Amino acid sequence: MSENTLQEPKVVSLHRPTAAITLPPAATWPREEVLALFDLPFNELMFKAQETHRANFPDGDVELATLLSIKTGGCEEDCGYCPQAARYDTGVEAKKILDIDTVLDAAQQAKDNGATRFCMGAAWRSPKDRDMDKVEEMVRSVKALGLETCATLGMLEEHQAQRLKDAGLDYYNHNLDTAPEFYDNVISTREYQDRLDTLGHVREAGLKVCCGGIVGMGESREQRAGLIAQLANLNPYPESVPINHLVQVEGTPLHGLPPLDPFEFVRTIAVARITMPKARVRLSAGRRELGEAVQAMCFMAGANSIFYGDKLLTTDNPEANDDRALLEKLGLRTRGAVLESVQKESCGC
Ligand code: SAM
Ligand code: DTB
Ligand code: SF4
Repeated sequence: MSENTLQEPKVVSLHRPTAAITLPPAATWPREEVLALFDLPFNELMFKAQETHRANFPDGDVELATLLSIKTGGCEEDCGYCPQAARYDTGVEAKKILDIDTVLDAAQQAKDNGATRFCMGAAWRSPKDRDMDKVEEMVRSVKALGLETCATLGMLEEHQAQRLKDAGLDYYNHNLDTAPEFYDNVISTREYQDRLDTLGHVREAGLKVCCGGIVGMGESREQRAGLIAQLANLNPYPESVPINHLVQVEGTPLHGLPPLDPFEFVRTIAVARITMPKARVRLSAGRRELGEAVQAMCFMAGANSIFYGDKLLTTDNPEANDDRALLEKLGLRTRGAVLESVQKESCGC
């Protein structure tokens, strides 16, 4: 059975009240319970997270997902963390959408380097229909290389989600970013409900959901618990959960915030693992700043996916060679290596 199909029923903060499904309250993750996990002594929290992780991912592998910015900069939104918002002076230049050959070359290289998922990101509030033709062609061609496909293009209408599904897209990434009550501190050009609406359209189209957030934006521990509760109470919870550590970029409003205690970041990963036991929890942006020891703690806390490749969208990620060396040092196998050995066993070669 696929790792994404065995999800316990959870309640639900779905996009529109009409779509809400009421399940027994016992199946929910009330924020207080999530906060109680955050408040556990560190070792106890790590132990619980390890137990959950081992029970649900016996292979203990790490997924490598490579990102490509297919349309960089010039975005009309005002997300306070984002170097691609046109209104902030961050040195990111607005570029046109990439051509298909450039995308295909990057995808092939990602595959050759051992990635199994390829995620295409665009600096849009939402895609225009003329953009959709190009993105669909990208999705079809990347999928034909044998990679899992993911896209993050901003808010989607129902018909756009359906078009992506029909083109063969596997995952759609759309982050809730933070707790509902903290959202206005970070973004004013859209509302939390807009994000939930898009997530609803993505689910209805039959796409898998990649949804997470950012920590270190000045939110409280309770608000970190609020973000995780939102994610865990989606019904079903996301198959992929990227947990980003804020990358502070000069020129953005969030630049200069006091840095988050790294143990809070590790705790956030552990709580995500416990509350969403079958999700791929991705240790996402900010790994360069975290360093190897904190990343190792995140893997112990249940992270089992990383963005892999020298660049995220516009900022630097650890070098691919360094990542391979780190995984090797920690004795962690990649998802690609595990899949390959399963294939070899089944063909007897
Ligand atoms: N424009 C689309 C959107 O906002 O949904 C897709 C691209 S956007 C860059 C994808 C995600 O990247 C954001 O939702 C946010 O979680 C993350 N992100 C952007 N800038 C970041 C930063 N400086 N540090 C950490 N994460 C960041
Ligand atoms: C996600 O949660 N993080 C990625 C991906 N989804 C698209 C993006 C991180 C962006 C970090 C800032 C930058 O490189 O521009
Ligand atoms: Fe635009 Fe996405 Fe950046 Fe917000 S996060 S400014 S929507 S690219």
